[in-house]
Amino acid sequence: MDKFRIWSENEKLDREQYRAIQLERLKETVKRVYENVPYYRKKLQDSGVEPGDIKSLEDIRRIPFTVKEDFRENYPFGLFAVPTKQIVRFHASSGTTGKPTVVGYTKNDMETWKELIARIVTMVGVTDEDIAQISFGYGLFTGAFGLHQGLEHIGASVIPMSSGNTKRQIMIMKDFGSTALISTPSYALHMAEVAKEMGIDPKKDLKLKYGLFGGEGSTEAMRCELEEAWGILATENYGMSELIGPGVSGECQVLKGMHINEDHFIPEIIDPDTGEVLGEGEVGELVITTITKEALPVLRYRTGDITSLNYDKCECGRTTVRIDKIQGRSDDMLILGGVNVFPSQIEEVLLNSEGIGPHYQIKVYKQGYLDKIEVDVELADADVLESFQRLESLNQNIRERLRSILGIDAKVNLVEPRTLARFEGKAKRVIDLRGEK
Ligand code: DLL
Repeated sequence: MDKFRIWSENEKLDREQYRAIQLERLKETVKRVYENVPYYRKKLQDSGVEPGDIKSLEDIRRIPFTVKEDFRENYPFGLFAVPTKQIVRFHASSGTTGKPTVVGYTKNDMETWKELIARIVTMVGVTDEDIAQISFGYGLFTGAFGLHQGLEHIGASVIPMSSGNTKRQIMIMKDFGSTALISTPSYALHMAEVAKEMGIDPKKDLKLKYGLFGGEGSTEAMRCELEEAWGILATENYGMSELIGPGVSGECQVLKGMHINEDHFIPEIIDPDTGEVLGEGEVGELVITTITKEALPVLRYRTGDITSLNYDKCECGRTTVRIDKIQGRSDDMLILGGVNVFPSQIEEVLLNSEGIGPHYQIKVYKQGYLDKIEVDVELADADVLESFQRLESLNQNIRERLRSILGIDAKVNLVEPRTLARFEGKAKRVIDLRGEK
């Protein structure tokens, strides 16, 4: 059946087969970094671990975590396990402060990357019949080039649009008959809005069937908005520059989590405070070890992303473990007067409220010693602004739901449609002013 096409046999192995492959590749990876990356060798030695100590998969727990700071300390190439002569591609992710995180790929890494993307786009239903419009920014960001080579690999016709110039995006989408859109979810939302302004009905006038969104989180409510706006199957995929870029995991048509390419990555979930490894289904920080990368192998990388693992066999026939939607990053969690809340939880409440559109912004600040939160939300329909009563009741309703569902007391500002910022790449929806005096 066309619906559940699977690109690689390696996506449907038995658990024991995955464990055997993972152990063998883990041993090789530890040996290789020990021999080729002085920084890892020292870290391993400091923890009393020699490559020969890795005898079972569980021994991975003896290996110390790697964190973003390790990349900073080794900027730009200090964590590479090969000389730069063997690097055929660099990418980088822009950190919030200072220098970017630099990553490199050998020729074999490029082959691996292509193969992993081929798997995740096939899971969505994309084939060589499709016309794939890539609206991620081409450049140091891994998103565009990563998806590009995998989509070409399966034979899809790729349009390397890059991000921005939204009206032109829509024109090309219409004229070329794009069937798959690849972008951040926030940019896709904005593009749909611009299409409508141009007098184009995305559902009738375009041929789009699939959305492959990633690079940032999106809630189920956001998926509904995207499906509704475009008339597509909206899927998401998760990845990270340090680990390879996109290609770590992707969502199949069953839409119940993202399959991790387990013959290339070993996932663990840990308690972000204690580092203790948690069990299946428990929510914590995702930690990933790469087991096939040549240029930049990464041992037990703390992604900062909060999710859980699900080993149940999926209806699509894949046996790889799935991660649940990312709830947020451990460093994004807002602590408001003792209540912990992720921006994604606020998004879920807002987007499930009557009468408002999918655009919002969260501001957090201090008033005296108290944490205050203010949420600007766009109305779906400007007419509401004409009735004070309707406005008041909408406002009350959202405040009440934020209070009862999340336990937060937020000031809600309902604003006119099309007044909040739009994003062409990753959205910035939270402004935290608490560090500022
Ligand atoms: O965003 C890689 C990527 C590009 C993945 C395109 C998918 C599609 P970075 O720029 O290094 O790499 O950012 C990685 O983005 O730690 C998450 O916090 C966030 N992120 C990426 N995908 C998702 C997702 C790319 N599906 C960081 N859901 C990660 C939630 C995501 N967060």
